Parts: sequence; C-alpha cells; structure tokens
Amino acid sequence: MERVRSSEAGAAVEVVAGWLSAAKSVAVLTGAGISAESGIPTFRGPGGVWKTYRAEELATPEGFARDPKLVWEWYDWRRSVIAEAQPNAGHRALAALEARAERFTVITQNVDGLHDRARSRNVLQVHGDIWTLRCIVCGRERRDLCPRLEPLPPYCACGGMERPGVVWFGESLPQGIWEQAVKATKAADLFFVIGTSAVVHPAAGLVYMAKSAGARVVEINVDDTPVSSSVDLCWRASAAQALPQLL
Ligand code: BV8
Ligand code: ZN
Repeated sequence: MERVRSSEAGAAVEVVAGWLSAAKSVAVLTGAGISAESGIPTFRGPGGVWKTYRAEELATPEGFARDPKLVWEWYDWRRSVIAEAQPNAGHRALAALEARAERFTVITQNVDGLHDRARSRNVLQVHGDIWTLRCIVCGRERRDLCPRLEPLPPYCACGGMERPGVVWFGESLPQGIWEQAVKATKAADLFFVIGTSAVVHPAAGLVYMAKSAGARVVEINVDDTPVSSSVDLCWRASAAQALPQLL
C-alpha cells in the first residue's frame, strides 16, 4: 500500500492517472471537504459547524421535534452560505473526469448540490438535498432555492410544517439512491474517497465495500482518517489542488 504525501504529489498524479486510464468504472465518495474551498464550512474540521452547534440537537428527528425553529435557523443559515458558494476546481475536475471512464458515479454525503452545479451527470445524494423541503404531514416535497425562508419553519399548502429534505442521524438513507450507490461501489475498479472524515455510516462503509470488491482505492484528503490505513494510495492534498492535476 503506497502512502503518498503531498510532497511527493507528482508521484501520486502519475500513479492515479495510470489507474484512471485503465479503469472501466469509477466511483467517487465525497464529503464536506470537497466543498471547503467553495467557502462552505465542514462539520468536524477546525471551525467546523458542529463546533458551534451539537449534531444531536440539530441533525436528528428528536432535535427537530424539540425545537423546529432552531433547526431551521441552522439550515436557513447553511442555505444562505451555500447560495453564495460556487463549485470549485475540485467539483469541476470531477465533472470533466466523467468522460474518462465508461461508468463514473459521484456518491456524495454533501447536501449542497455543488456537484450538480458543476455539471456532474451521475450524482447520488445519499444524505439528501438542502434545497428540498418535505411536509411532515402530507409528505409532499418541493425545491425552494430562496436562501432566506419566510416564515421559519416553512409550512406546506396543506398546513403541515415542512422539514429539510436531508437524512438525519437515526434516519435511513433514501432506499433507491443507496442501492445505486452500493451497486456503483461494487462495480468500481477504481474508487476515490475525497474530503470525508469517514466517521458517518453507512456512507463510510462504501470504502471497505469497494476494497473487498477488488477496487483500487485512492483517498484525497488534507488529513488522516479512519480509512487512510485501508486505502491503496493516500494523496495528502486538497481536492481543488489534486483533482485538476488528473485532467
Ligand atoms: C443510519 C445531515 C440507521 C444532512 C448527516 C456507531 C457506529 C456506526 C454507526 C453509528 C454508530 N452510532 C450511530 C450510528 C449511525 C449514524 C452514524 O454514523 N453516526 C456516527 C457519527 C457515529 N448514522 C446514521 O444515523 C445514518 N443513518 O445509520 O440509520 C437506520 C438503518 C435502517 C433503518 C433505519 C435507520 C444517517 C447518517 C446521515 C446523518 N446526516 N447530516 C446535513 O445536515 O448535512 S451526517 C453529516 O456528516 C453530514 O451529512 C456529512 O455529510 C456527514 C459526514 O461528514 P463529512 O462530509 O465527512 O465532513 P467532515 O467535516 O466530518 O469531514 C471533512 C473532511 O474533509 C475531513 O476529513 C477533512 O480533513 C477533509 N478536508 C477539509 N478540507 C479539505 C478536505 N479534504 C480535501 N480537500 C480539502 N480542501
Ligand atoms: Zn403538506
């Protein structure tokens, strides 16, 4: 297992570019780190959003039931930050790399929609979408791109309160999307895990699934993570610096 540090980034580019040209099907798991260079704070890093808030209060059904207004204030703030953000060179490089393999799937834990805005064509949002609102009474979903919702919490035409269309802790992932993510992971001969602390399951489990299905696994992260010791190549670099080098 090769551990390439950013100082030997040249070596990483050569090796990964070689694996990419030989790959028929590529799957990529991304986390908040790929959006960091778009100005969107990560969850667990220095200055991460979980620092100012506690995850269990905000990203759980119990937290929402207890204080829907507080949870909505947090999501409304995040929506306003994301509305100002642009896809960065990392998102754009991933979209461009799609043409390099017969099958190329982006599996993202991010709810910011930046992969779609960067024109990636095959994106699986396994933790939902921050722009989607879902009524807790009638279940109707709608996309609302207005970064400052009025009133908070928002209400559905049926009178029911709406929640963010994201997956909270203790909630299962959207069935169909998760199945597609597993299928793409098992079929991949090259798997990237980019900008995730790999502590949230079942998403983080895709890395081990790819490995045991025989894929080569490349981690692109500025830091060590629990999967770093299991991947074939650790590329210690930011996503916006590393990915464009593969083009
Ligand atoms: C479920 C909501 C059950 C959306 C989120 C014990 C063991 C295993 C699992 C569990 C356990 N106890 C509880 C669980 C289950 C739990 C879980 O995993 N908990 C963890 C914390 C222990 N999981 C769940 O509850 C999941 N559901 O299991 O359901 C079930 C099953 C069947 C039927 C019914 C129920 C649901 C998980 C989804 C939770 N929702 N958020 C939102 O508001 O965004 S999770 C939250 O963390 C975000 O969604 C985010 O996507 C996710 C992961 O965070 P990351 O993306 O990795 O971001 P982070 O800040 O952590 O890391 C950033 C990384 O980037 C760092 O490594 C950093 O070094 C790097 N970086 C920074 N800058 C850069 C960079 N890398 C590259 N370039 C840079 N420039
Ligand atoms: Zn409704």
